[in-house]
Amino acid sequence: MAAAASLNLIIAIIICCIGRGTRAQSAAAPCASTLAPKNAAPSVAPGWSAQVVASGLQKPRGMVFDTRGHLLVVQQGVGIARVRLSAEKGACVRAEGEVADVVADERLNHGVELAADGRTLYASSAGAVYAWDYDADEGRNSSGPREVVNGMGDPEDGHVTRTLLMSRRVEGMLLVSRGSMANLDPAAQDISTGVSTIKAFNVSNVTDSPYRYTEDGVLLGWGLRNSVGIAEEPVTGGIYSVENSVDNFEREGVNIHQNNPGEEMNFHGYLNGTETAEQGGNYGYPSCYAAWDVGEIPQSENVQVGTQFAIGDQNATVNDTFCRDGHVAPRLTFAAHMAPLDMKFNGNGTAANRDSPIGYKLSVIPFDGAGSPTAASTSNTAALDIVSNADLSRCPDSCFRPAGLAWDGQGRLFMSSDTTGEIYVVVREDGGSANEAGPSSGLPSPPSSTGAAPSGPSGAAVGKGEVVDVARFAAVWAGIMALPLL
Ligand SMILES: *[C@@H]1O[C@H](CO)[C@@H](O)[C@H](O)[C@H]1NC(C)=O
Ligand SMILES: *[C@@H]1O[C@H](CO)[C@@H](O)[C@H](O)[C@H]1NC(C)=O
Ligand SMILES: *[C@@H]1O[C@H](CO)[C@@H](O)[C@H](O)[C@H]1NC(C)=O
Ligand SMILES: *[C@@H]1O[C@H](CO)[C@@H](O)[C@H](O)[C@H]1NC(C)=O
Ligand SMILES: *[C@@H]1O[C@H](CO)[C@@H](O)[C@H](O)[C@H]1NC(C)=O
Ligand SMILES: *[C@@H]1O[C@H](CO)[C@@H](O)[C@H](O)[C@H]1NC(C)=O
Ligand SMILES: CC(=O)N[C@H]1CO[C@H](CO)[C@@H](O)[C@@H]1O
Repeated sequence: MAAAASLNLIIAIIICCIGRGTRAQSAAAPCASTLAPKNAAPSVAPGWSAQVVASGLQKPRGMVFDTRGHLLVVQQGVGIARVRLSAEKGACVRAEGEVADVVADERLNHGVELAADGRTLYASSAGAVYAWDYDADEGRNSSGPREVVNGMGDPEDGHVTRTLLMSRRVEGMLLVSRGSMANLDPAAQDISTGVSTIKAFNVSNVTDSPYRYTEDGVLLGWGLRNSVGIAEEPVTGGIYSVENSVDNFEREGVNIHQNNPGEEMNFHGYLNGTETAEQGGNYGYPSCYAAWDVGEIPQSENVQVGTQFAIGDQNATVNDTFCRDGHVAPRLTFAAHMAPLDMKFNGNGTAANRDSPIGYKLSVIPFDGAGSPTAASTSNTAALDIVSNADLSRCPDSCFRPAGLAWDGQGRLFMSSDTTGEIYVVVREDGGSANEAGPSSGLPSPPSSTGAAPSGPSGAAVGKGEVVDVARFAAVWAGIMALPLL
């Protein structure tokens, strides 16, 4: 991989519910129109700007840009809306005109995707994935829904969002993530239930009969409690997910749920048929979990951040040896209960995002441009905050809550906040693309765009390469408390 590419890969993450107001408010940008945030203005890392683009939506969740540059947004329990955007540059972009309903279907709750050519729209309910022919010029579907995958569960099944991801590397492969039916769900121990799995389906050849979720498709992993964010690393095609781990964790008679287990970023191999050790493996749930605050774990010999360790009282079948030997460990681990909800790589493999409902924030995770995060798997400072709630004591009621992310063609990052009905845009104030490693990413300035990972459209404007204060971010993570959501 070109060395030039190795400096500017980042993952953006959204963390939903907690954070700490250590940073400055974003400076009000001189925009022609300003929408006041419903709650307090977000706290934004130096060098970045976050502005409200649209408000008054009904629980906006997953988002995707259509080929005309408008945002298709799932309003949970309502359907899919199209938000048209103004031509304003940078953070001054705003919703324009009426928010139009594309599909009214109250079963839709989170997942949305478009085929590579933008002409087939996919969305998910708890039980099925549907497809419509979509006309971006008109902003509407031109066919009724067809079921492409079904048998995914019921609306009463606990975790009911089914995140969708259409591969950009292997044509026609649609990834679907199904979470558990309860906090601790024994059904996840039985691979045939399809519970707590991520699967990929070739939807380019789907016929009148939809795929059955439990029986068909390629298994990318099981034992995944609720992996709401899934993303494809654009340089190598590697599939990553971010997993919301268990609440109320006990170990050897001690309740250590406050800071354990960690939330996980897992690797699932590739879709191109090349096998990896991870793909299709068991990632631990509901028996094994990733360590976060090692010091609080009883009997934690040989346990580091990210080590798989056993829940409950270790015994002759479920113990730390079993967890380490038979299960896929995460590539990165994050603070307990951050509840990551989305994860997006930038278009050129230089950024990905993940969002989570205990952190209530947007973070970035640097990648090396060759398919892997730069931080070691034992790191507890891998995620760097970009946008957070200034006063976490007011969460969840008076906070924005990130739920979905989408990049536009100009490298701007759009973030939905379901509880406040808002969509934000996040950009770098120096005009650089948000999908570049910016001043707060902790990375040196991205090099000029050569090699396998060229910069985004406005990415020629390179960050100043300030050195980030990593200790400050570590303090933010340490402050995260249990706040089980979703
Ligand atoms: C668009 O989708 C809706 C809901 O899924 C359906 O009722 C409607 O008939 C579709 N429109 C067309 C033109 O097929
Ligand atoms: C569709 O593709 C999948 C995976 O390549 C294959 O297993 C399946 O048999 C194909 N189905 C049809 C109807 O061609
Ligand atoms: C998906 O199905 C199509 C049509 O049958 C086929 O050409 C293609 O190779 C399949 N893709 C994969 C990844 O199996
Ligand atoms: C699949 O992708 C991986 C990573 O990009 C690559 O190393 C491998 O050669 C690819 N396999 C095929 C069959 O193209
Ligand atoms: C071992 O521990 C696991 C996890 O707590 C539990 O489900 C299982 O029943 C235990 N087995 C025995 C034999 O006690
Ligand atoms: C741990 O579990 C494994 C397999 O589940 C078993 O073989 C081993 O004996 C157990 N270790 C102890 C110390 O009980
Ligand atoms: C490899 C890749 O995706 N390159 C893209 C990087 O971003 C610019 C601007 O969006 C595109 O033009 C490149 O195709």
